[in-house]
Amino acid sequence: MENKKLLKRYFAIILLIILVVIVGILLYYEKNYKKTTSQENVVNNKSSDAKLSIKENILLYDGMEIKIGLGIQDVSEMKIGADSNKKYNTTYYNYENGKYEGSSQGTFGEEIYEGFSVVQNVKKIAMTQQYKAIPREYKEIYELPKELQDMSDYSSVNIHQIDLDGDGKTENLLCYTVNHKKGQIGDGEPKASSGIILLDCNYKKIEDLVTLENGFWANQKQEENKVFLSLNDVDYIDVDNDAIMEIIIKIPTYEGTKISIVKYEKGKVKGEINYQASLLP
Ligand SMILES: [Ca+2]
Ligand SMILES: [Ca+2]
Repeated sequence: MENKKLLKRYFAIILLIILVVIVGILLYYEKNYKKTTSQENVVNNKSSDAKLSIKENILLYDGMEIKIGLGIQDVSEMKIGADSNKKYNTTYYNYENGKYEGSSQGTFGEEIYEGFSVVQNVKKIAMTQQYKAIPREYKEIYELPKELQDMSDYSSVNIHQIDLDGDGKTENLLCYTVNHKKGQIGDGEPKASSGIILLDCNYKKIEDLVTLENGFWANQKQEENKVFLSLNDVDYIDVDNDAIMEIIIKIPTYEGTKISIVKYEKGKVKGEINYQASLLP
């Protein structure tokens, strides 16, 4: 009886020792792991801009940095310099055609225009922060829905279907064009206009996003100067990591391009709506 008790006690003590050793090993590993990660962070910080926090995200459109905020902004090449070279020569996570395209090492600093450059070796949209920026993919609709039959006389109507805010209901992005050649219709004046509209799941208009009424570059009414808005210039991507996909629209101007970032949330559109694009100087 006494022996059994003693045995149990020994057994308990041995178990305790094993437990202490395991906990010790775990703590040792955790400490060392933290050490390596913080060392990596230091290395990363060194290789990018010193002022840049590891959590800060850089958003590129065609290799040019755009602000992560709602509204219209100009896009242009970045000035070459020691700081910007350090900042932009880093790893990017790439997106194009509504899909994640993997990571790449961006290169910046090769002059393209009087001391200005873009980041190369990246896709259409690139970010330095890694997360699921395309939580839902868009679908193209090829046939005009019966709810939109009154648009059947437009030159073209293209539709993308996507659940922007993730509430289970799909929104619709529609781009129409009116493209008449000289002498084709009415008074014979050529026509080039287009627009991008956000519709709800029942194809009811939520807002006009962008309209290009006079799509003739510099008001020169020839075929070769016609410019149209297009869904090829519209992307859906969550740029601020809140699981709501922003709409990014590339807008043509007389010189260069503008970008509009719009957010659809709880039935409302935030950012610029009813934007009238212009190709006049
Ligand atoms: Ca939705
Ligand atoms: Ca978002």
